[in-house]
Amino acid sequence: MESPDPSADLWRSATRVLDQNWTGRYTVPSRTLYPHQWSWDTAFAAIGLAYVNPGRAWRDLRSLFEAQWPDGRVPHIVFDPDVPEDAYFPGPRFWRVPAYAGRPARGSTGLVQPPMHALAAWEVYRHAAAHGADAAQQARVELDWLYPRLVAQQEFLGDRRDAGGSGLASIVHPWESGLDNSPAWDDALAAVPADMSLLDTYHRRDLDVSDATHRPTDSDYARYLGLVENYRDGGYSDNDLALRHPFVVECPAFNTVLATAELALAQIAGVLGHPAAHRHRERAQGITAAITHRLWDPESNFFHARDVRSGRLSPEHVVSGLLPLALPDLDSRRVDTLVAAAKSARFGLPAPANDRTGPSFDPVRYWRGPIWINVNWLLRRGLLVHGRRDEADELRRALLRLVHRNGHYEYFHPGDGSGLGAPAFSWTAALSLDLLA
Ligand code: 9YW
Repeated sequence: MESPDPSADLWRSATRVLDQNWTGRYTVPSRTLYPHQWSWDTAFAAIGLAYVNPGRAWRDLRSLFEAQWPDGRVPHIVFDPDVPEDAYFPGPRFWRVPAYAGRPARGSTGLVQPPMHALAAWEVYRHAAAHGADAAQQARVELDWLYPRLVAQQEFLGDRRDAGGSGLASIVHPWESGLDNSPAWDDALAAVPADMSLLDTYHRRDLDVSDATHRPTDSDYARYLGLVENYRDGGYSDNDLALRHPFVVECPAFNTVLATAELALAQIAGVLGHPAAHRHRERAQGITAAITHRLWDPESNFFHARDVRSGRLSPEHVVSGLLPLALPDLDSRRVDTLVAAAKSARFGLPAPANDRTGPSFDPVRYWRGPIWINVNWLLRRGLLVHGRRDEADELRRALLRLVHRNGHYEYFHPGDGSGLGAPAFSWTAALSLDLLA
């Protein structure tokens, strides 16, 4: 039987998931599947914690940024030294990150994820006053601590990772997109050798704790491991990436988040009385122009990932191509086209990760079909940014219905809405709080 007040119910269950996934220093994405700290998951968790426990939101962000590398990169996973090496693969030993001064006790990977953190910090700050004067004061202190670190993260991505020289950041691994096995990478990955013998050396721990039909295939995984080994063995250097590394790709969603981060930094700089606000806004405009120039295909009328090495755009229509909608400076013609695409038979709202009508669509395989709350949350932001209030509200209600009926799952079946993957997933819970608020 449905509870008399579904929102109160959902609020309580979401808060409970975040409580259960709190380790004392940071929130794990899922107790069963992901026992360490993940980069963009931390940002999404903070956006929800802003409503129920801002102190923990700041602690979470701080834990992550304490592991920032001196070159500015924020690792995609920061490992918990108390979790056994075999609890997650590839664990700390595989990554062999170089020793450097000031490195924290916790090991990390050398990859990154979409830089959601400036927006998260801004959201936590914005809601702090509702928790009283002490919370407002703490927010100011935390923002001050984070600001230079967030700027360093942007500089790493904007300078070291501009492998195509186009003003966009490239990813060097599908894991960096956060959309691991999205069909957007299929073309670029086809040029990466799949050394299947790597799978004899290592054990795929993900297959012990989740359904193999949902996960990336073994040949995907062999390529993933080979790519890490190549980047790692080059000392995680970003020099001459396009020449030395077999996977260098410009992703529309990653770069949209990069631009959004500049806009959040402009707000933060304003609050801190920092003169850089104007510069952040200019950078956001520059990234928006580069996304439009480099990643829009006038024939398909859609944004696609660009393989920097071959120069080719991926032919796939995937959800990351809808996310530039979150760019406030996107021109109205493209806005209209993207909104129409989101509502078309290819997607429909809430949007699945992949084109429902395309041959690569697979309703259960991770980023090749299921519905994910975080990308839909970004899509809703885009609708709001462009004043599409009705569609935004419809999407908000549909997402809340999905989670309320099925639970705080990691992802959802795009046909019947059933929950898939890990059941008590932090970003689903955290973003439900934001959608309810
Ligand atoms: C992995 C933790 C991460 C997310 C990624 C998602 C998945 C698998 O889980 O990655 O082993 O890292 O694709 O976006 O951050 O929730």
